[in-house]
Amino acid sequence: MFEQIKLAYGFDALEPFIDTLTMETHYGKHHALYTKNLNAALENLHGFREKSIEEILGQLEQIPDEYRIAVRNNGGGYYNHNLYFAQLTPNAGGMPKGDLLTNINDTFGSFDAFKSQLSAAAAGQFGSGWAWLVQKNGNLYITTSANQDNPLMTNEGNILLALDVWEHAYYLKYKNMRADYIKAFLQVVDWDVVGNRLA
Ligand code: MN3
Repeated sequence: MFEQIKLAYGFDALEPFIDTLTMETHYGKHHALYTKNLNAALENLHGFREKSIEEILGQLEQIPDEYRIAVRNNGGGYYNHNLYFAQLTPNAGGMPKGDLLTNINDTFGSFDAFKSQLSAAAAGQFGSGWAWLVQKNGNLYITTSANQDNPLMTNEGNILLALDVWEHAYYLKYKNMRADYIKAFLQVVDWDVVGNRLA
């Protein structure tokens, strides 16, 4: 049985950047439902239930046809949201440190340039999906996925930062202004958590 990560902060803790009702709905309804539906699909998949979620998402082609879409959508939804909620904090330091900062500067030129590129990618993701900071073979890059897909499913590396751009992540407060949500999201990222995801 997979379980949602426990939040280290209250639903209202990320105000005014991410509002309380969005957090309650996003974690309590959307993430909860992905988790429930993933567990329901795995009831039928005995060879997979004991595997880690990373292993499952990296081996979707081995899932029988009738369950593959359910595991892809709900397993992605389960895993992506664990990453998303775990990397947010009301006490954001504002800047990466150490190896993460060095890697970002080497790859993108500066932290500001990285934020601009990530924001542009996230704003440009058509429809529901995610923007990612990913590490593969020691290199960082930014990419996007539709729906609940993620880079693990295509062996594109491990995810450092997960930016949800589904409307359910921002619409109650930001309406159609996705760029404003992206700016707000970057105010509540715990860069220590992101840095700890470096391989
Ligand atoms: Mn979401």
